[in-house]
Amino acid sequence: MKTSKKKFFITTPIYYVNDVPHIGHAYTTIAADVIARYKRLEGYEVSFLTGTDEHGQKVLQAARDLKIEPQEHVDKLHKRFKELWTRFNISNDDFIRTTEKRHKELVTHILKQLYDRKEIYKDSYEGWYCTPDERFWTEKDLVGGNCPECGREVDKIKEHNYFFKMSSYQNWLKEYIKLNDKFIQPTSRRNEVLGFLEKPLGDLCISRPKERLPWGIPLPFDENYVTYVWFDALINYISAHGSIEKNKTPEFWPANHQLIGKDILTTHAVYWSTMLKAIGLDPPLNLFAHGWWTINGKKMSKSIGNVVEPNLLIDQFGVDAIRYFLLREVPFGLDGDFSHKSLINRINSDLANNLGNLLNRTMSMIERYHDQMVPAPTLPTEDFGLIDEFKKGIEDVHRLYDDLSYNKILERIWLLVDTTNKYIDTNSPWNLVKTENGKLRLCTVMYNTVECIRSISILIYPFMPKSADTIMKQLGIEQTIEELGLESLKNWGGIKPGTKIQPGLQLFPRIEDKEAEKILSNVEPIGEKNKEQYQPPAIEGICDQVLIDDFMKIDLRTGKIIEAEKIKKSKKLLKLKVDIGNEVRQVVAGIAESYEPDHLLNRTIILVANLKPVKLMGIESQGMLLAANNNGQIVLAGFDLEPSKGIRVR
Ligand code: ME8
Repeated sequence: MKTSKKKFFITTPIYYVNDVPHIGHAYTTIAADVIARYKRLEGYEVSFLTGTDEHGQKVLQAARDLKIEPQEHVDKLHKRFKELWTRFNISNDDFIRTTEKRHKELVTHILKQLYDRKEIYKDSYEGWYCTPDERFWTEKDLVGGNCPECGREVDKIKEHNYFFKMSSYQNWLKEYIKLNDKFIQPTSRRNEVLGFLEKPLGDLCISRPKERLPWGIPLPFDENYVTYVWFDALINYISAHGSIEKNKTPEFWPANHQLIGKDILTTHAVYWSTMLKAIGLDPPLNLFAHGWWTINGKKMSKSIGNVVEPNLLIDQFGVDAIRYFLLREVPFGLDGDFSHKSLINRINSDLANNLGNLLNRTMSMIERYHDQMVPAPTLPTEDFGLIDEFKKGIEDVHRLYDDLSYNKILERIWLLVDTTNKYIDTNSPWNLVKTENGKLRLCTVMYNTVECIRSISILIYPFMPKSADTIMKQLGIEQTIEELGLESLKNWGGIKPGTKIQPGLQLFPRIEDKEAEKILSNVEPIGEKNKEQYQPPAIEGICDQVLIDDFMKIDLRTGKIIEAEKIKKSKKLLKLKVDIGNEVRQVVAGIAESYEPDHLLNRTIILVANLKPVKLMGIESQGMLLAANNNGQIVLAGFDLEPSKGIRVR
């Protein structure tokens, strides 16, 4: 008989396509990825959804500034998120965009149904409008006359609009939250929503006049309006799984977890829940509002220029170290402060010294004492205490997943790492190997140690999938963790004696003090001012094909460096003068860590000559040098024969 797997649905917010993806976005997405991976190991059929929010004023304005159609703009920009998720090893099953047909169709269908059922009505409205946030506020909401959310100026607007009868669901929602204590987590956020619902709830304005904002999903019952961006965006959580036909619940609904940041708690807990109720669907089983990352105590903001660019962090520290750090450092519901210093500390203490060291010493002992073969334990084993500790640890981890206690899960796994390190120290294999009796015991000790590491690597897999797979490979296990699943944690002895280990590179190298100092003195977050200069490494299969005409739009020229000097207060940037035949260009290039200025003189390079000039550290840069980034080492592109200056390169 065919048994169908139990379904599990987890979502992230869909991110505004105009934003530069930063560690805040990565945080929610990695957190969702961990749960999705764990649930798959548990045997669930998982749907993990993320995506981009592509309508609204900001997108329209950005496209107008670039003199392109908004659709073309979002088609380009959404890829920044897709690319970053590929780099972060995110295992999302779907990526929804609100400009897709499947989404627009369902939004239209829902609007029509609600309008026909008189859940939506037209009224005149007078209120204060915050254009950047695209939200109306009442007089009493304003703080010092400004938007209570972003602090910017608001405009008084009077217009006709359409409203969803949100207020009629206020009592139902209050009761629902009170009866379902896991619906909104953490408890502090649940109380916040209950507090909010103590005040009268208004109806929700769900339209914007087309003449003011043409970029949105048209209302099916009035062509002069488009849908308010939040009413549109929230529906992504159900449009991903097809349309609602004849009151059929969409596949995978209700979602098991919807992860959001605390900034969008009201829109989800109040707008989304009441919308679902009106549509005839249950609320999600759990809405978890996590905390906020700040940078050295300050809010991350493009205007301050302190946005931490995740691509740079990956280049520097590797994917798994960042995945680990973000979820280990701060309890999921609380705010946290990001600093390179604490990241380096975590890498050195937890990853290099603890787990990395455990793996390295075990590998070298198996190499030395057992000729690279996992030995057979001598039975009966006298190490039931160790086996019990692992059993208990695995149960604890499982339980902690229910409350999304990521930091505690990792803490618990690291207790098992400590247990294993202590087990080795107490048994001192280096002494056991000296006597014949000791050698018998040594087989059991080394077998159990390998088995501990096998369990640990399955447990860390949802957090650090690549590292976990590498550990399994080093242990000589051919099956993947995905194939093995959590089942293989149930019984001690999953690794076969006689398995040949495959020692490899050190998994988590220590960041030595000198290197740490260099990194810390050189932290230059990517802000609005210089983000355009940062090029994330190309990812195979991501870049679209371009036509030769498009390629030819880039004017590449040969040029000779005639002056080169360091830029004060910058470790990375050099100021160059480049002669391209009929003119000399000033170029600010991020190559100071790989090239001494003197060594660059008279060197022929390739310049992107028609790049729009930008200012870096206050100095205008009139072009960009072509170069490869070889794991942080910059290598300039050049020629094997010397061409003249100013020649076009194709
Ligand atoms: O709000 N710390 O999109 P958005 C932690 N499109 N998490 C952060 C963060 C930070 N400093 N900054 C952002 C939107 N986030 C809407 C959502 S959903 C139907 C529509 C994360 O691009 C966090 O998950 O502003 C937050 O809720 C989300 O990014 C907001 O992303």
